[in-house]
Amino acid sequence: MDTSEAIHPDRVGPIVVQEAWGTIGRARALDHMNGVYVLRGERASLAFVFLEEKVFRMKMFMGREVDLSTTIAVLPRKGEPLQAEVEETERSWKLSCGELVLEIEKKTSALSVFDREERMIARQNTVSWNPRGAVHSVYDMPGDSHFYGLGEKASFLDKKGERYTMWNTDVYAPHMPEIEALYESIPLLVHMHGKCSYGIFLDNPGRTDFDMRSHGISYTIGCSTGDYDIYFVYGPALKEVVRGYTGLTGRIALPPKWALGYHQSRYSYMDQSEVLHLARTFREKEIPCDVIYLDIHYMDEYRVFTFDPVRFPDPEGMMAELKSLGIRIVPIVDPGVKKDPKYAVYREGVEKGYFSRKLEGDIFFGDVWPGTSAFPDFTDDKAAEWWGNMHKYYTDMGIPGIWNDMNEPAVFNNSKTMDLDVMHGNNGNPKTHEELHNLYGMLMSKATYEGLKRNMDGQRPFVLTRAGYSGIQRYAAVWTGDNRSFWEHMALAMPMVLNMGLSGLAFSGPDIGGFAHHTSAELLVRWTQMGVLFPYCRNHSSIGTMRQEPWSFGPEIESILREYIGLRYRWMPHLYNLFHEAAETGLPPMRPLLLEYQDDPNVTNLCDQFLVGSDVLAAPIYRPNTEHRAVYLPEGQWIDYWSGEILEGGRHILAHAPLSVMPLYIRAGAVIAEGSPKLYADDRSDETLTLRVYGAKAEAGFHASYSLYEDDGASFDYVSGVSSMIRFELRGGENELELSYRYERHGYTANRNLVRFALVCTAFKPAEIEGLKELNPEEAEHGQEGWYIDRQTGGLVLQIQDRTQGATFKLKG
Ligand code: MIG
Repeated sequence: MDTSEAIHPDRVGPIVVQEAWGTIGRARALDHMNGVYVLRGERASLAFVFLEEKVFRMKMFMGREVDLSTTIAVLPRKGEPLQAEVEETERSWKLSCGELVLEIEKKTSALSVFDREERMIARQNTVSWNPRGAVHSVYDMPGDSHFYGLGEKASFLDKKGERYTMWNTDVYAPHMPEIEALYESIPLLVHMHGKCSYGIFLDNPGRTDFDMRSHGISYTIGCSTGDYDIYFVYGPALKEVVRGYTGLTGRIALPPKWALGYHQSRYSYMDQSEVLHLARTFREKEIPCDVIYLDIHYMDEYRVFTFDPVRFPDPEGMMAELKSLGIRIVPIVDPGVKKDPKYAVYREGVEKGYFSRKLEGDIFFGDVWPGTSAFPDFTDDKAAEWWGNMHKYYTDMGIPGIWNDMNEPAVFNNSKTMDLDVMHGNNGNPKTHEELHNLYGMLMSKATYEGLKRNMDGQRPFVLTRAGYSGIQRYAAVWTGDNRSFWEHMALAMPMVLNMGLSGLAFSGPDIGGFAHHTSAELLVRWTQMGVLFPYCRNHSSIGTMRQEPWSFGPEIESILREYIGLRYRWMPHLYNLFHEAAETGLPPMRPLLLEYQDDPNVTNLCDQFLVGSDVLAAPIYRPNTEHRAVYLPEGQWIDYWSGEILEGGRHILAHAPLSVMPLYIRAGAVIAEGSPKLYADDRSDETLTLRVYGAKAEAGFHASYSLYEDDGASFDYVSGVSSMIRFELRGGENELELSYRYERHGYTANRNLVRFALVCTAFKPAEIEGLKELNPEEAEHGQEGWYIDRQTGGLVLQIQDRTQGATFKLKG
């Protein structure tokens, strides 16, 4: 006997039904209410809100009313939206506002965006949707198009010809171009064509996709559920797009200085004595280091907010010694909470209803390190606050930073994540995990950051995360997950982190040396040379792989690594300055050349070299047994950092780079602020400053300048004005130079007596400096005021008492 199951639809085989995609159809009317312009189409409407001169929002909706609430990615806005000028013609409506003119064709509802000179910036041909709620939009893709942004993706800088999905995914392997989704989802596409660029941010934390491959002269943007909610950010300069996008979604919180140091990690430093031995070794060997990470083995059977009593019998004692060495601990915290009725965190989470649940009320359980685990529902403020407050456990021990891993969330099951039908509380507006998936990791890091902050008595916390969504930069630095000790992955880190920088994630970096697989002496050297100039700088490796602490390959390798890590610390004032800029403007410390030289066709896809700020150009060696490489120097003059040679730009050169050398160039006329050598970044015992000027010219028209931001690098006092801004200028005249510096703001008093101005790689030799005497080496050594020729660099140094009122000097040839 058969039951009805015999004719189960799945047994019959696929029945092809043509999916009907709906479109907006004809535009029937344009309404305007309270700064919201609504285009009423035949089958759907588009709401437009003009947020800034160059930024508007566009949301598709059905029915009468549009819901203009936003996800947490978008910062709450102050002030009213801008008013547009509306003009109706027979065939279209035109909305003009700020720098933009939007034209909507009545016949098709197609949208064209123009600048005020009537040059087309972008064109959205159609927006359509299927009956299951997926949305798909089609945009023009002119022949000279290039694409950037999209957060953490593999392959080259320019994403033309690629297709990507945004769905936070734990990808242990492989990281390669065909992988469309990794840990982070930043649904921001930056499109450049000709001299024009703009960004499109699709604020939808469900699954979204961007296809610059499959549709000939168009690219498409889609989502599988949720809203088609777009923010359009006009350039035309890429820097403006980055500024605009980070204006919407926020910029990095100014990190504590120690977070900019060199960090050492491994899965795992297994016990307390290993951690202390590691810390002592850094100090004995005089290799700078600020942080040691504790991976999952520090916990008591992987229970978060615990220490294993056998491996770490005395965490307080360990912390005390580390503190005396200037080393901080950042422990890992995963979202999975072990199902164990005797474990207080689990019990409380269950009792208070803080874990993610199905609609029917059952807690969602998934398998991770601790075995069966429950996952906090960070979409509910109460649960998030509870989670944040629990970090008091760490802050009480003096732990100022937390490493969030597995927060996609990763689960060991077929879907690799939480069940899609989990119903998140979402502060009274319940939504499925399918709709909110990409927010989970960010909300965890937000809860963590805020919890740490509440318990740190005015000190700045640090959070590192693997997963995130747009806006994550406000709470956490991002590392790029489980790469491998492959040369290919070293090379891949450049375009990946460069695009992350263009996507608001200014504080990012890969595992230096590679996480999985086995590093080699040569790979570790080359990767460290590169990595010390990335925003986030951590050496991390997996269990069972070759050790990759800086001394793992003998003294010769160790000394190269010491020198490069030391360079990061010497440049710390400059680096910190760049982080301050990132916090203020969104511009990342690590930049593709494209960002500074947008009109140079040689750099549209250049991603095996990069800039630190605008003036330092690094060209790492990223292949084995290689001592030469081509380097592109953009227009202007560049100075070889190692030899001091002045090179004409606007051409390719062949650099020679034996193992101890990473090709490095400084823009002629640039200034870099250097500090005194340090073993940890927030060692404030000596804040002597050296402003190094490269390639000054004693001729009319020469002008070098630099503004240096300073504060205590540790607390939030800068928010109430405890910071300084030092302005430095060097002007050329005929056979003379005038040097001046002054405090534009003096709210922070640094621990120093002297400032030095060092002129390097310059032909100028002064005969006299008005008001300053020439020092002999001994006087210079003893910190007297005056000038001298540095014996090492051959450069001129002015050494003066730091004075609030500043000073001006005339250098005569
Ligand atoms: O893959 O905690 O990306 O950095 O060492 C296993 C163990 C889970 C993944 C992270 C990696 C970390 C590891 N974790």
